[in-house]
Amino acid sequence: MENHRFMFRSIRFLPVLLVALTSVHAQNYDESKVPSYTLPEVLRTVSGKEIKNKNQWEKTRRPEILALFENNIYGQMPRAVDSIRHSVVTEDAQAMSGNATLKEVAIDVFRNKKSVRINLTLFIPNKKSGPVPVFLLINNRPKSNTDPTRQKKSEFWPAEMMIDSGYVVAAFHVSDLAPDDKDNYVNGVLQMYPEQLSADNGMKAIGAWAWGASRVMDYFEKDRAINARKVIVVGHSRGGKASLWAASQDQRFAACVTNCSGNTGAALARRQFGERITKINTTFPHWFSNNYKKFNDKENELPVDQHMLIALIAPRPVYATNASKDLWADPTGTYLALKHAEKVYGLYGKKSGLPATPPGINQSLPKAPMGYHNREGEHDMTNFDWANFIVFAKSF
Ligand code: GTR
Repeated sequence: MENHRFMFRSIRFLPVLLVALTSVHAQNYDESKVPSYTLPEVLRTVSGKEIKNKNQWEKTRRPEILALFENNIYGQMPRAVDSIRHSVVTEDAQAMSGNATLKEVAIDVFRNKKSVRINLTLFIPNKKSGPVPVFLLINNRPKSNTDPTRQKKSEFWPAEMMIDSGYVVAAFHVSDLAPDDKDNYVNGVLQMYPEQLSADNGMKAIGAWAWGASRVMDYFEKDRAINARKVIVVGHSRGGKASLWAASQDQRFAACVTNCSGNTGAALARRQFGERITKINTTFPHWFSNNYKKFNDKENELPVDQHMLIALIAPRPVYATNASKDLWADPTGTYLALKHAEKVYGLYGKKSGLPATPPGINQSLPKAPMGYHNREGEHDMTNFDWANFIVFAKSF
């Protein structure tokens, strides 16, 4: 009896509860509902000092912003290793009907009697004069997307197109660094850095993937076929969050492509459009540092916003993309983040050619230092995207 009464009372309150839950978790897709917000000023230090030139930027503000991202969002980037070993596991000079040389390289990193192995796949064009620039993909999708045998081909990594355009095309899979799973992400890089797990500003999965890109860069610096000064790090979505973080903290990357990276990628958090911080931290608690959870539903309290992550890459070129049906990743917020980073490029005399308002669908602007397009279609990375990345890479 008592139980029934309790159930009845609970059922009566169910609609109220449901309304409350949906309003907390409802995602905004309506531009008119974007709240008014003030972005942190990229060219003013926390203590209020105006930054007027690239010297002040590099000495004071850039390190300050980098530390804010480390401590509040992506976590620290540990650098200490005991040793690194590179071994070429496969080499085939007749790949892609003789157009390319396939190399599969095992990158073994050791620390604290633990190790990780990054399995790097790369194709180098056979037609070349001197070291070749590279597109390096942080692959967050199934490994079959980067099939070294080329029996399976995918627009997510159109290796033949890249080779035909004169680039090295390389990829590694995120699971080598940190499995993309909240119960398992520690089984990789974090085994070597257990101190990160107990730190509130400790590295988690996205940090580990970016860390992996830097270890691949260590290898590129040793391979004579590669132009290590022209490595473009590419990622899609969660991989695009990692490509931005990799290029921001490792200045050896010449440029960055961030494809449909959305929340905690290239899109401004304060717009609260599409995915929000609470949602990303709840669905993917293993991506960002513990400290980031303090900003659940508190976008305005963040000492940074994502335009400042792009600014950290300046003066190196950045290309951000969206897809028209992917409002979750906030195309307008992505474009605005690029626009708000422009003034840091300006300190280097680099003028972005991006117009004040976002271009129409499929109207690509693939020109350094800042490229952008909003492709028609779904959340994905396609031949259309890659063809534009090539035009962009040829512009610098
Ligand atoms: C979504 C996530 C996004 C994005 C995407 C992806 O579920 O909410 O932030 O990263 O996954 O990686 O495809």
